[in-house]
Amino acid sequence: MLSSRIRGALVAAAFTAISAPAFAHVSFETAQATPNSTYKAILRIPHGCDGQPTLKVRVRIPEGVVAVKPMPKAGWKLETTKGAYVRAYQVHGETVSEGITDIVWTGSLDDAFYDEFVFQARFTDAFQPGATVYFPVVQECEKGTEEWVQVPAAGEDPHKLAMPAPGVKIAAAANAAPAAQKIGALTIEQPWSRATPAGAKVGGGYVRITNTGTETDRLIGGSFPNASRVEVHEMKLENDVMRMKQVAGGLEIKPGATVELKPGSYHLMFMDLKTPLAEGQSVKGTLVFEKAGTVNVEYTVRGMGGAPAAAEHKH
Ligand SMILES: [Cu+2]
Repeated sequence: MLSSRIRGALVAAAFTAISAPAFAHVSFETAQATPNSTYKAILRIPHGCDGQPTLKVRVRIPEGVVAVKPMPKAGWKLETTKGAYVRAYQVHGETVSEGITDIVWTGSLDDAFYDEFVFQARFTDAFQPGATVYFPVVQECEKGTEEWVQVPAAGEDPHKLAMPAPGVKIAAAANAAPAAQKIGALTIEQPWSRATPAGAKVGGGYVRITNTGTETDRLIGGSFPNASRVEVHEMKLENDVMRMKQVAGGLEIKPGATVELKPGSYHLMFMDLKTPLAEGQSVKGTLVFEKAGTVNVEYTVRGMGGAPAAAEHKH
């Protein structure tokens, strides 16, 4: 007959056996992101420091990760440190050279409990697809710390590290330039648009169209999300002032000809734009041709840099 003391010891041993391998690492719920996109980081804290409750969670933001916005957390004090970046980055057509470098949540999380700490961030194009970006994290407890700051050396297995920093793997950009598209006798290449400032009512669309057929076709319009309509425009000198006008009857594309819609020339105008276009986005729309019909296109949104004067956009 087992004494209650031995039974107690067996139970304790069983608990040790269960809890010891459950020494889970600090990690992100979503461990993948694409460059030039907003990433929601959900940092998971699975335990305290050696039985002690966690009183602070510190996250270091690596260089190349910008536009950081931590989410306040009930019962926790939120603090951030700002600093200059090593270099400047382009975000939505604006130059960003400083921002949040550290986030600190102060509160209390028992060792027996689990919690999540959330922030938003943008991975710039400083990272190559396939790279892993590590965020050093330190848990501070009443006694001691847990420092999740180890980064694997080249070729080293990150699973072999005792205290690895949580990482996010960079996936290939979603907006890789699509190959030329064919519709009937037309070849459509490189549709692109340009980031617009907040409140802008119009956006521009650019694309190269080649007619490989024997009949003239005409670009007569299209569709674009968040725009009430799409017009085909041309630039014309009127009383010595360059103005843009809708192309009457559509833009002619003669057999064998290539027409390039570009800034300062023929372009598509996205009218009554309801939301701004952001650099790095891919936006799906359509082009409508008189003969070839409707074709789906995907515009890559480039930066505002070198945009012609705002006067161009007055109608
Ligand atoms: Cu226009």
